[in-house]
Amino acid sequence: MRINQEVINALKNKKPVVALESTIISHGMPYPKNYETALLLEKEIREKGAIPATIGIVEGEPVIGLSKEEIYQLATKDGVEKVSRRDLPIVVALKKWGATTVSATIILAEMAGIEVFATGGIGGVHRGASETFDISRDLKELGEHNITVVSSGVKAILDLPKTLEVLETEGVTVLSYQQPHLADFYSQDSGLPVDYVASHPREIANIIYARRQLSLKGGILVSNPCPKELALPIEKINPIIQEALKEAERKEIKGKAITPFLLGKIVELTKGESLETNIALVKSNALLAAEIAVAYSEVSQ
Ligand code: PSU
Ligand code: MN
Repeated sequence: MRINQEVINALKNKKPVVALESTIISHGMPYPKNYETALLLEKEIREKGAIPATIGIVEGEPVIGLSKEEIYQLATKDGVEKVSRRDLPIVVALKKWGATTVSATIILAEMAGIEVFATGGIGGVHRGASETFDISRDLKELGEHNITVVSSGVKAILDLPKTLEVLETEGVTVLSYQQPHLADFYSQDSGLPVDYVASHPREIANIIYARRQLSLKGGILVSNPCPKELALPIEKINPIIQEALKEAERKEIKGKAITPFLLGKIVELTKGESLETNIALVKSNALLAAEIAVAYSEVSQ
């Protein structure tokens, strides 16, 4: 594993660091928006006083803190694998390029000692999971590692109530930032209650600290609603999600291909609107993650 020097120094000096994943770059957004967004997130995190560490796999080597050139490769290259826990050893052994999902990013972030991580929306229990058994590995890894993931709730293509049930089974603490309900990815509010509503990053930092003091293995999900200006109303986005799901069924798209297919289809059906929403929410999550990381580095000194 390679950790870039700036991240090593920050971790050594207990300075705030925010991890970012790379599946969103290689499989979650089209070029050039994927590349621009990846760089923008790093810039915003720095402006908040934290160090960004985008995580991915370069020719078989897990990298914590990818260079701009490596991010460009992940944004443009054909054949970049989408990497979850089960794929990690294959990509490493075959010296391939890999984009890490939330699940693999959590594993690598914890190995490096990074405790705060921002993404768009975590994976979860797919609609129809009682037939397909499709439940994202993201939930298990959240349950098993010392990590706080800032996300606009759970991707709206999923079954949110079932996902919350699995998070509860996994022992994940689910916090909502400044609104009473879990966020609904493109839309702001799912109407589903969470474990606690936090009104300030420092409050979240205190909860992370308490979880560590208790030596409770496992993570925290911070649900941050999409910024109002770019949120898409549920009534508008739900029929589009239904249409994308139907097409996926018709084309028999399954397994790791389903999430990238659905996100891409929704961008197409909304004529790019959902992509702008996705960028706005991931940016907002990166900012909040930086604020939490800064507050946590103060609380845990
Ligand atoms: N958030 C986004 N876009 C994405 C993802 C998150 O805004 O593409 C990615 C994350 O890497 C997450 C993955 O882990 O989608 C979920 O994939 P799956 O459903 O196959 O577990
Ligand atoms: Mn899956």
